[in-house]
Amino acid sequence: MAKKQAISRFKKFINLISEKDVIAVMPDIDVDGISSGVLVYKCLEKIKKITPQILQFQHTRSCFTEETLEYFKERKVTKIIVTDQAFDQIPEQIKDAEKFADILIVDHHEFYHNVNSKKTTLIKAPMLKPKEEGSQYCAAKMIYDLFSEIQDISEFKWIASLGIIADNNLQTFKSFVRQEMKKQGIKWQNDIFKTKIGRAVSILSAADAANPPKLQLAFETLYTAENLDEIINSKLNKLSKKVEDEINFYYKNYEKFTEDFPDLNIMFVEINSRFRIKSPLVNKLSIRKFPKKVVLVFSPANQYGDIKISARNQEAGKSKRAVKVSKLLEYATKGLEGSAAGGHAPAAGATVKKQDWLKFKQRVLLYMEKAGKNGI
Ligand SMILES: [Mn+2]
Repeated sequence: MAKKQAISRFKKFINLISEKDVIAVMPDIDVDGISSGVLVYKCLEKIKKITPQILQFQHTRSCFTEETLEYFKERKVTKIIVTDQAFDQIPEQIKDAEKFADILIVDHHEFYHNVNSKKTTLIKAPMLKPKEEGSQYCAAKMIYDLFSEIQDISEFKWIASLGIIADNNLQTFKSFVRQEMKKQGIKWQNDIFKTKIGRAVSILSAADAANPPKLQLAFETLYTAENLDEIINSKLNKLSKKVEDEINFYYKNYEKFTEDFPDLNIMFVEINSRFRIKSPLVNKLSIRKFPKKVVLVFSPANQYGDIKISARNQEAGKSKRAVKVSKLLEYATKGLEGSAAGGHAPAAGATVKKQDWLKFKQRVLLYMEKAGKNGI
């Protein structure tokens, strides 16, 4: 029932889009975000013959910022499409945006508030797949499935596959990706990153790691690419090699940067890189080396005094009893001024002020102690 309703609300939102609209698309800043955002562009062009006018990346996770709302008002935006971001976290800001635009949010992060209204269409992963762990239904695949309800868009299967690989959803959508690879004559390998399609994901993910981020370039690269080769031979390739070298350096030498708490099943890895590689590094460490452990990667405070943290626990994608790193980080940052936490059960991130670091760390360890043997 919920699924039928979600699909019909989605169709209605798309139906009501007209040439008079000024459309802003706001994807998340990772590869699933970029893939889902590009899919929105391509599907609107194919189905509605309309190209969105504004592409807006935002680095704060929560919701609309004042600046974004002002900018949208100035540009007379009438429709806002958000992908892969939990904008339902702050309902008041949705209300502010509703004053001048209709909003569509398609997201698979934790479900916070049902902000559905006359002006807002919220579609969260559990509405479409109630039995699935939300993190296993990436935004690119959600967008693909939703537009597929309107028209055949199978020529964009490869774009949805990029999001699936990037968000570590292969276990759920293996046959979908495999089929597309077969069609393109790409041989399956257990390490997907050794294949052409995995390579394209790595290259696109370098955009977010760059300093300053090259998100616009990654979006354009994927948007204009006719096939995977055009991504692999793009400008982003050189940048991605530098980023990968840096990730591999920390991956190989992780011990030098690690404080390990074997009894509590958690490790802290401190890195200091000119690239923003916490998330690809913590993925690699967690998936390949420590799948049964909570791995936390952080870097020294930035110019605003913020310490950024990325945490993973692969087990939390599989077992309900395992420590959910989203909950762990929410617990450890609760009430700390200027802090934030969010994400999925197996993969989450947080920001903590420098002066609160020890408190944060103590809380993390306490949480792990309480979780005890049942935790993981
Ligand atoms: Mn995602």
